[in-house]
Amino acid sequence: MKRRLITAALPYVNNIPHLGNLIQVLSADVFARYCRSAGFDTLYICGTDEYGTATETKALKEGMTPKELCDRYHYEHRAIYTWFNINFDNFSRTSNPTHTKIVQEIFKRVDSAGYIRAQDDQQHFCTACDRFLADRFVLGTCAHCGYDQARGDQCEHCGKVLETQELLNPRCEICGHPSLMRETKNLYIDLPVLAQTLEQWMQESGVEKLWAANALAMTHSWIRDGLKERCITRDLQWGIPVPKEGFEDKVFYVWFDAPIGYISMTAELKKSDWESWWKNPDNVELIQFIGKDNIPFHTVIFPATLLATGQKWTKLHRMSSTEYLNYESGKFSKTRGVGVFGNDCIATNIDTDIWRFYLMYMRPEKNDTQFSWKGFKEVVNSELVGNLGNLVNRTLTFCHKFYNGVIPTGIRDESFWKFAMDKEQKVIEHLERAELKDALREILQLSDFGNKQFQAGEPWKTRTEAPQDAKNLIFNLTYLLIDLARLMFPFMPMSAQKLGFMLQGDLNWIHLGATEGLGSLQQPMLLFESLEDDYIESLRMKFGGASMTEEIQKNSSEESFASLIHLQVAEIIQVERHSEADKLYILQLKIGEESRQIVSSIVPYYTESELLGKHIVVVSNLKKSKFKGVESFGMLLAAEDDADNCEVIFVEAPSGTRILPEGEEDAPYKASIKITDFDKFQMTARDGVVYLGDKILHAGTYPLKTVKLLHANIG
Ligand code: B3M
Ligand code: ZN
Repeated sequence: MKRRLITAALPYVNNIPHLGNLIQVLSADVFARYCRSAGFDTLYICGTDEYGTATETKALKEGMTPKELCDRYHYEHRAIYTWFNINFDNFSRTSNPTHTKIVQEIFKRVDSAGYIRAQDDQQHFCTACDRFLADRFVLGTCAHCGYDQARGDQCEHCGKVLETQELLNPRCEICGHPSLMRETKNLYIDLPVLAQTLEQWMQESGVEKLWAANALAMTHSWIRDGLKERCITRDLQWGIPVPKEGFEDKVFYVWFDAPIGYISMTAELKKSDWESWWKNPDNVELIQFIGKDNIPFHTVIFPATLLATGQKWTKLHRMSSTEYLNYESGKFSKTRGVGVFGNDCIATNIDTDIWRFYLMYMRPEKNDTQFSWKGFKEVVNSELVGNLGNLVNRTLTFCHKFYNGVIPTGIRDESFWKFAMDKEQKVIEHLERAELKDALREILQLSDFGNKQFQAGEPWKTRTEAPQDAKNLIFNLTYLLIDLARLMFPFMPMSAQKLGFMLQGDLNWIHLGATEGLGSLQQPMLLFESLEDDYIESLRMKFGGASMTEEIQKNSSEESFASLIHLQVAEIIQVERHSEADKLYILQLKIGEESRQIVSSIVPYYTESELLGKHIVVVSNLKKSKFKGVESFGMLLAAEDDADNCEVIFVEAPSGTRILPEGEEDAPYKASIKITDFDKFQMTARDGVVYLGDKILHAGTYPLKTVKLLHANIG
């Protein structure tokens, strides 16, 4: 029997996992459970990705060591995946010692095979922080457009990719101190030389047929555009030391070490036997689950690194790279608590299996998809409760009521089983291609077929009129139920086991299609509870997200934006830190003549001096609230994306100016609104222009704009 080595992208450890991370680990779990049920010798490996500039910088900003930050989030991740019933064989960390050892060994082989080159570089250096700065963490003025918040790698205002000398007056993002250029030497992996070997591997092993379409397209375009040498070292402290003379004070670039984590985390588990998994390409299939933004690292850089060692590694066999899962209509914000994160799922008290079900039902296999509370409720109630749960309940109740809980003796209905086994075959084919959503939908169709058979067979009538017909039907349906339990196990393991218990049956897939092996039944239990409208509505309110599209339209026609929301330009006249909260500023504002105080959680994004004197946009009729004891009257508007970036909307219009969507007249507004009133309206930045729905927002003659986050949600 072939072995299957399954991995999910190693989640970065500087945040709570969001639905996007959950999709990856859950997909790999569903697939691994399927493989185990189908008899494959299976390993599922994952862990947290801990090194790199992002972690080091976030730790600096939060006043902790990188290790402390990683410890904290590693355990948060772990707890959340445990709740989701993710059955890893090993869930480890890239900071473990085995990882360091294996990364260094692989590097040494690649180096002695001649694929590593040293190159002199000039790099930004902050003398105040005494550290080199990654280009991304240097701010300055763009030589092309004059924008003064340009980042060292790119100006987000004019979009130009910047060369080092094109960033004027560079300064350190952490401390604001001017940065200077310092000579440094870095190591590069020679991908151009490896390109041919890589293409040859792809063709010879025919693996590319098994890659998701987006993975194939992206990989081919990378190869077509010509591979470039890639820098694999960094001047940082938080990382794996480079074992080479002259480079002792450097660490590996996080994307060099992270994919090797799949190997080291296997080694950590399997000890001396790990090579039978990783150096055994003829007998092991490596199947990887990632998001589309990680494709080239897995299809080009990682396999090329392995090829460069000259050893015979197990390499990528099948790639399942998903699109994005968005929240509601894309309105998602961590700082304001809009959106669903792993810990939020737990707090809903909705069953793990129901979450697993909906995430797989919505899995963004070929397109971006959206999580919506309304969709969640509807699909769970119709498919889990109305379809699957109903079939289980009506069949088992019937059996208990009329046959004393013993499956009646019946004849196998061949046409019934032809249909059922065809469907089961389809489920398997989809799973084999890692089309989990399609597989799940086939399972639901099979259950629907069972319901139709029940309906058409009218056992409540035939039981007295033609008793053997009723017995035959219940006999066949009960065996269909155990098959459904087997098929649903990868997706909803707890519910499948519960059903298996009621039926006293074996969930191994080897028995699929059999009509023997079952006898007496346990009392039927409810498999799924329906989701109540009120409860789901309260969750939607709690986690944010505008309600269903119809409701937004209804709302905005009844109550226009202008009649509800008072958005105004305000000048920041004083900025101070909140003494009890790391992320909060207390801002004193002037809105026209009026003085105001608001509290805002933007410390991680702006220094005091970047805010002072600026004109911002505030919701000025928002009900007063308190943040750790400090009163806040109003809220500023900022653009945010789900990568946790944030940009305050600055505008040049005079303080006090009212902001309205084009076409709306100045109108009386409500004296005091709640945040949920505000959330009914969808504001987004598209191409740097701020819209309410499809109308541009204006402060008098000034349209609202973003310069850094050109596509983002506004809240
Ligand atoms: N940590 C990116 C991410 O979490 C990265 C994946 C590493 S896989 C080796 O999206
Ligand atoms: Zn500095």
